[in-house]
Amino acid sequence: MRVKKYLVKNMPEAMELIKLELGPNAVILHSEKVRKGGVFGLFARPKFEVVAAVDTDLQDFPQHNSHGDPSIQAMRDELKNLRVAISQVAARPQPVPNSVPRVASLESWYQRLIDQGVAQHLAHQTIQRVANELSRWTLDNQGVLNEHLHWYLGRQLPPPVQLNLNPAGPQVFFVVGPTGVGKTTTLAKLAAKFAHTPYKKNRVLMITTDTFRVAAIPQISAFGEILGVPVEVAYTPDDLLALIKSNADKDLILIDTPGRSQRAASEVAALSDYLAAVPEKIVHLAINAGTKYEDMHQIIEAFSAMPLDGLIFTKIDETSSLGAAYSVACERALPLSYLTNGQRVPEDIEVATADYVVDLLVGPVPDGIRSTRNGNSHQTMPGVRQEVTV
Ligand SMILES: Nc1nc2c(ncn2[C@@H]2O[C@H](COP(=O)(O)OP(=O)(O)OP(=O)(O)O)[C@@H](O)[C@H]2O)c(=O)[nH]1
Ligand SMILES: [Mg+2]
Repeated sequence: MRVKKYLVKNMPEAMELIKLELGPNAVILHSEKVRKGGVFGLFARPKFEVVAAVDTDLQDFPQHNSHGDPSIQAMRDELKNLRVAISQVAARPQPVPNSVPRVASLESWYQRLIDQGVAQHLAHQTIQRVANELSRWTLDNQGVLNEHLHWYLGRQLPPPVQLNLNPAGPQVFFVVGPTGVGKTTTLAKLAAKFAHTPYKKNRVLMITTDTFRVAAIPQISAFGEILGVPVEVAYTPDDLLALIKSNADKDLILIDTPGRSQRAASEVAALSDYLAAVPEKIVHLAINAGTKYEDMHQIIEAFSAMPLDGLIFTKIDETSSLGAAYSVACERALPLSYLTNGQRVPEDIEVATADYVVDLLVGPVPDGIRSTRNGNSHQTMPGVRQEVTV
């Protein structure tokens, strides 16, 4: 770990210096306003003292060459065998609980939901309720059963929401979440979609509060430059509020935040200060769709210190099962807004309609029949009138 202290006139100057000397992976450990020089500090101009660090451990770590060491090779083999044994146990189909009606079509649907990672109690509840709602004849009719299950799975999701622009003032949209889930990329996709609609050019601004990771500002600035969307940096909650107030003419203000680990309560609390500074806002939590079900709950728990209005699931292209995401959205009653399905900006983002989510979860209805009862229409985010939709 290489640590260095800087005394600079302002934070942008610090960021430049740190990037130059410590590289883009450096992180800010501490920053504070200080008064140095003058007579006993009087008449001194305020400066910033910034402590930054970069992790050099990985490069310094000695690389042992274990080839040829028989005991290490034996351990490796043992681990390999264990891994194979565990994956075989995990792949074994779970027995269908006795309470699931003994109808072949329902049992296979139950298994399908479990295979997709839907929480067991939710899969069970779904099958049980569908069995209660349909007659024995319809349970044997694959087409009707498939359509009803699609509809029921969609109905269990909280009604989806999407961003709508408010003609009365800027819509302020925060994306928070763990590190590396795709928050910045998602905001860039939204900025592009809203700034360049076929019907109207909206005034969009991106603000980053991520002054923690040195590479974060150049990343969002590059997106801004390519997309023709202005980018501002807020170094403190007061900065953020001032920036929002001075941009009251914008239609949409998208706010990027630093990635926070759900295990670091103090980091999440520091982020809450930024949110608390802004009275009118919408906050969505971004989660990688491939995250384990239990971890998703832990993430939501940690970020519940903030007023969460919805969920964005990212990287759905990197997972083969959407069951955990589906279950967590149902259980927490948090509406979904967007799903992202790739790295391309702005293409790889979709509105999370119930139909789309259920199709991803269990595949489309085979005969193409699509019920219109799915609660598929989007709700406007509270307090805003729908004007433009992505
Ligand atoms: N496959 C895939 N990659 C994505 C998606 N969204 C973002 N990424 C990639 O994920 C990586 C991290 O994206 P960022 O937008 O920087 O993530 P972040 O959450 O802002 O990261 P931090 O600010 O460091 O917490 C980049 O390589 C993105 O291109 C997605 O939907 N699918
Ligand atoms: Mg980011």
